[in-house]
Amino acid sequence: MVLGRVVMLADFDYFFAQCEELRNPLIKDKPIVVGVYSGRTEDSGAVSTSNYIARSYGVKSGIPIFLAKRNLEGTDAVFFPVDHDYYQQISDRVMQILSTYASSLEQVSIDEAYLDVTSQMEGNFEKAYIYAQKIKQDIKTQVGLSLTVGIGPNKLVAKIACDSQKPDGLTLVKPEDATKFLAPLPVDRLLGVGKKTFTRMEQMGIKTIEELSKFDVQRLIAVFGKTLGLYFHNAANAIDNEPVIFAGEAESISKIGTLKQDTHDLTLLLQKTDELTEIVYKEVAEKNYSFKTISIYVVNVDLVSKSRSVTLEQSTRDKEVIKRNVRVLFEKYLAESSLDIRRVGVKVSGFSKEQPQQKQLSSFFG
Ligand code: DGT
Ligand code: CA
Ligand code: CA
Repeated sequence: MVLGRVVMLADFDYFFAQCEELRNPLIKDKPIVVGVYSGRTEDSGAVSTSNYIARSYGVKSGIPIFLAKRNLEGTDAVFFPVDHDYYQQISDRVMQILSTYASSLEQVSIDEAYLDVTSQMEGNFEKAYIYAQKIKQDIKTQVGLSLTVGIGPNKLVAKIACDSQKPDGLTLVKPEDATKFLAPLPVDRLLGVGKKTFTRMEQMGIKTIEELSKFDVQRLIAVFGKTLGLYFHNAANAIDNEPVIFAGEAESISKIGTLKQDTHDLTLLLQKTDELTEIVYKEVAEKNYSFKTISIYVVNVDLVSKSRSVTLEQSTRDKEVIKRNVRVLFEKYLAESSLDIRRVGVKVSGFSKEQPQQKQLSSFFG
């Protein structure tokens, strides 16, 4: 017998800020803000995340730090710079614990993972609710963090269930309730419906997921193309067959830094990117990756950011190849843009673990 799937999405609450609470328990009842400081002036930069007390003052991901400070004036708010290494350590620990509960775990970001628990639950959703409570309790006891869990018959429903009640939430949507659960929600709750698609659908008279689910699929295909049209149709009907796949390996490794002064000078830029390349390369080498794609990232003085990349014919693990390609990408970029640059970054991606590909003899024998 094929069991109906039981899929969970676990998402840690106000993750970076909660990690800060963990090592500073005394600040738990204060507004906490974690931000990326660009290093220019004391308050330049943006908020990465904040705890729920700070959010009640309108302080959330993406807003400028000076604005957060203004909103929190007169409170005993505490501000931290992002400490990515520390959050990564905590993430590794909690992901390790989560993995013991599932047949497969698919990590989708530093604080979020899907769990396939079908066989553990024997397809039973009542059991899954208690199981999720146990997972939450275990992580609270072992690590001290709270998380929110959504449970559903697939990843799509689990994700929306998870988003529907935060923090410290637990939402269960049984297969027979899935379409009813989605029906009243606005279409942009579906992955892949951004601002543009949202507006387009609105013009077509589609606002809710229920309206989308009833919309003629052929017309959706005519407007959005076959792949997307079918995807929207299925998603709105709570159909999603994407498996929970172990995605253990990083997709990219990158490092960004702020220049000592704004510049358009290739030599100065390459001095910085060479430093960044060393750091990136160290991690790539530690993980024993070969890579195929090399990218640069630029933030201009007008704060507009750009990236450029190049994909090699063959995977490599050579540091000099990174440096050479970063130079070429910058030469081209500087010829196109006359603005001074404020921050730069280097990224490699397209990883494989095996040795750089050699043409196999067998490939000549069809
Ligand atoms: P939540 O899940 O609503 O309780 O709050 P978070 O903070 O866990 O939000 P989530 O799950 O979207 O993001 C996980 C972490 O990723 C978050 O703690 C900080 C980081 N992050 C999220 N959004 C941004 C952003 O806009 N900029 C930067 N730099 N980091 C972000
Ligand atoms: Ca989160
Ligand atoms: Ca998340």
